[in-house]
Amino acid sequence: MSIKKKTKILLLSVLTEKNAIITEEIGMCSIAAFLEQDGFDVALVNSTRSYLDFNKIYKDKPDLIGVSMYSTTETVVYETCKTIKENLPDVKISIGGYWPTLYGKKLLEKYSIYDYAICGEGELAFRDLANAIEYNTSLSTVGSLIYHDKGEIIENKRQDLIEDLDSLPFPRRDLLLNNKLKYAYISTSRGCMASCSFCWHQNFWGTKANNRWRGRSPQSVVAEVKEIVNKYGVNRFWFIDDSFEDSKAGNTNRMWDIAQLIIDEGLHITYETYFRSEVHKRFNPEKMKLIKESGLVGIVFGTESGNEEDLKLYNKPASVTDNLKAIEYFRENDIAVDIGFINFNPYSTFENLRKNIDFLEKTKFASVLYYIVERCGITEFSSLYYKLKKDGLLIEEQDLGCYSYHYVNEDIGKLSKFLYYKYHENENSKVYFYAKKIGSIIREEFKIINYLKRSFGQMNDTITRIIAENEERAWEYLERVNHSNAQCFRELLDMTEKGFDQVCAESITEKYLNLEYIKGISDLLEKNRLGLYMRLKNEGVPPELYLNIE
Ligand code: B12
Ligand code: SF4
Repeated sequence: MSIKKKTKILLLSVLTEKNAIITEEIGMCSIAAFLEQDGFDVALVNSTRSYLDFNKIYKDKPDLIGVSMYSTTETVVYETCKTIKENLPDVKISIGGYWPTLYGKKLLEKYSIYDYAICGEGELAFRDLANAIEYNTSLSTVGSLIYHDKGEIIENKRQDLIEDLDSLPFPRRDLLLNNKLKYAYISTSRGCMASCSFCWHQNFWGTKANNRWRGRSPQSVVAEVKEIVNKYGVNRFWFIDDSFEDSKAGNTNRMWDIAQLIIDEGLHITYETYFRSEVHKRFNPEKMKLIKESGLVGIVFGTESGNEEDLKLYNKPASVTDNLKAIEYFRENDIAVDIGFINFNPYSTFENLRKNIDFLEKTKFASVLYYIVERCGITEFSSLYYKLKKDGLLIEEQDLGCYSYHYVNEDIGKLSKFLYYKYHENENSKVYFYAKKIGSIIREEFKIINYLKRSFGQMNDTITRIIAENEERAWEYLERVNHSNAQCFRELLDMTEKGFDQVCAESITEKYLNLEYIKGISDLLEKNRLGLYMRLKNEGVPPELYLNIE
């Protein structure tokens, strides 16, 4: 550890009331650890604005505040920082994270209370900024910094990437307030090898080259897992990488080595991660056994579509067959599967939407209404944004980072809007409340079942049977709503093809999405889950072993 420096730093993460879940801002925890290593005194606060202890901040008098900002938190971060700056006029404030990376200059122009914005990876850049303040040196050499200078806003060139991610200290999770984690997030790599046309990650990294995948070594990843298990007693993990499996950049065995090391270290953990569908090609029975034994219980595939044309539009390397195979293969092996899905895009055709609903029904994901409603979010800097602009489909209006657009087929556009508003803006409608509830129960249900199977399935035959019966019933309820949602969408498509009619659309959705039916399914799923817990309890499985897994 180097000499203590005098610049006091506060890292602040302001959550919106809607997102007021205790989360691990591991990016911020990583910056905190890095700055401490460099001799700085760092505090980290994560809170909603209403719960934020402003007086403590005024008493602590930080010299430099680093605030993380998302598209959704632009306003709440501004309001919070404004209050702080009114009380601590000399404090310097730097924004960072996704939103300032894309719009740093605009944000500095719009809100004069911010002194700096930092783009991309924060560790090196924020350390250099803190040192420039500490030693009163020029800001012109601080990479990735945007700042005010003589009435102008200057954008420095990007900081070099951290090539050796193992060199970073583990994130200081212990600095987070109320850090009672059920899950721990771990970042095992940065960057992504894919380039989906709707994704803006390339801009986060500055250039396509910078978006290249950099992975930590299996030893470093598993050492962090071990530290979390020992320090926090947490044994459930999310590897939150864009591409956990993507090791083409170097170590092609990384995924298997991580799994093997988890087993060798005797760590009894479960984990979930994001995979791309093509990954199924790299598996065989031996590898599947290994990955299951290491604790993989759930994955999210970015399948995005059920038809080849849209997959091509999204620049996805996987085919529909890959998507189907991957879902089937992992489910067969008791790994719960969730997906990313974009049903509508500006170029949607009736034929492709029919293929999408067939895909969703076949994979049982039509049971999650959200996937049927989902439309492509167009963000600036993504390649789809430029295509839409060229095709004259873009509407220059932004809402939380996404642009509005015209659809090539206007009737499809009307149907998409109709469904979107019904689902998302109809907050008072109980039907959609229960439809959303079914979606989240289903997403969680099979993860829980797999977790129970792994943890208690081998205890005795009765427990194995109880879990199997529960699983069968969950699929049965899911199948009902899967089919009715798919039928509802098909009828809507048939009607829309003749010319979208609002009254007909209302009557079709009312027929399938009526309160009694949807609430009934939601209640059945909930009852099924509670029934399982009761039966496990009666068999002597202590509730504390499974009640904290949701
Ligand atoms: C895990 C995760 C979550 C978790 C935890 C979030 C959290 N607080 O960390 C949960 C599920 C709670 C979540 C929620 C949301 N998320 Co999220 N999430 C992620 C995910 C998958 C990983 C984030 C991560 O930990 N990365 C690893 C760490 C090391 O990197 P990092 O967080 O980016 O931090 C680095 C830099 O960004 C930078 N940095 C970050 N903050 C700051 C601050 C300063 C001062 C500085 C200098 C630098 C800096 O330095 C860090 C270290 O290098 C990313 C996708 C991704 N691959 O990054 C999406 C992502 C960050 N989420 C996103 C979104 C939209 C959200 C939500 C708004 C979703 C919603 N509608 O509710 C909420 C907002 C949460 C909130 N705080 O209010 C977007 C953000 C883009 C945007 N619009 O601004 C992303 C990029 C996904 C996407 N679709 O593009 N999310
Ligand atoms: S795989 Fe995910 S992070 Fe990578 S380009 Fe596609 S959407 Fe973006």
